[in-house]
Amino acid sequence: MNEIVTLDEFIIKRQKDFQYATGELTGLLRDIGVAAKIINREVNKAGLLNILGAAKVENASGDVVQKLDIYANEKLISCLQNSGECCGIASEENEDFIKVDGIDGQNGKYVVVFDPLDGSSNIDVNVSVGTIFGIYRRKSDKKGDVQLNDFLQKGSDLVAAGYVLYGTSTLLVYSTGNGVNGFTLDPTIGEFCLSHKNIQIPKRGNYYSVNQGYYLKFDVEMRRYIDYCCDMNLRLRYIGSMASDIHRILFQGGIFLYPNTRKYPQGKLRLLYECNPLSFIVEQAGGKAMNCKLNRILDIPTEHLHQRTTIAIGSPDMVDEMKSFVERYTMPPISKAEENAAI
Ligand code: P6P
Repeated sequence: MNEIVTLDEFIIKRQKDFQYATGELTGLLRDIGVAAKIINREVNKAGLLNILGAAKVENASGDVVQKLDIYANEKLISCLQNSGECCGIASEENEDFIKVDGIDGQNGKYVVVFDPLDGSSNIDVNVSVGTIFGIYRRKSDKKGDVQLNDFLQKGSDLVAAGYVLYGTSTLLVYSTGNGVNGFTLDPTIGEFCLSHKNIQIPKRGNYYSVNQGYYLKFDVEMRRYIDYCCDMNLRLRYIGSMASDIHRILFQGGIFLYPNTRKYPQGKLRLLYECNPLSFIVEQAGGKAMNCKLNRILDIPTEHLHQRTTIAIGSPDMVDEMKSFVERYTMPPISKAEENAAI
């Protein structure tokens, strides 16, 4: 029988692999694991929330039942506020970043960014959702308060990133820059146990993942690539929860696209707490991630907390193919003279 390795044991064992070999990051990852277990408990009761919520029933811990993404946000924030390793938080649910006071006068060395419950609209129809997180070392003087610039770092500066998938089972997948490992929650012991060691993304797969409903709103080069995916008889799979769609691609291969549309000219997905952490994971697993102008996601400067980006992410050979379509079919900008002549 294989030995059970819990998330805590694995993090501590692998601590020596991490260039900042200190206990702080270990503690932070464990705190995120605790928050994930608490969120999982409520997500699993989502079907009841409509009943409980309508009745304004209090749950076991005395909290008034509320929307799950707000609940998840509050649980992650409180777990991190008590960790002592985190000096600041940026969340999809909060307009501004949150300063976290030090414990015993010691400020934490890290800032944490997260989407607490990505794809939360799926909850009402019992479809999987996810928590996405990223961890940076603070850049500002650790004696002072956390600054906005501590968050406005490139994805290539991440020291750790991961996601939790609340699906048919609850899975936590993370990397500290030395490969990607997955842990499945065993509810009988309340522990995340190592279940997917050193995850490697297939070089290509039979799936492409895009909201085909926007096809006519995509630029021509994206439409040509999507036509190619159809010609190659790839199967379309799109859950509407980025963590879920990327998780499938991580294991089965494929490509996920969210190009620019008229409604989202810069792309819909957020760079800081959706695209960077998932691109960090996919690259660590041997995949690629770029925006639709062919810039590596992890190299894109982060200019504000809720900055959006386009993205093409997944199996390396498929991202390269997408790149060749963009290079071949992107329309050159029309010069003013040509524009005037066309009138
Ligand atoms: P659309 C969820 O709201 C999300 O941020 C991602 O998780 C998901 O991939 C995307 O938006 C879905 O967007 O426009 O296809 O509904």
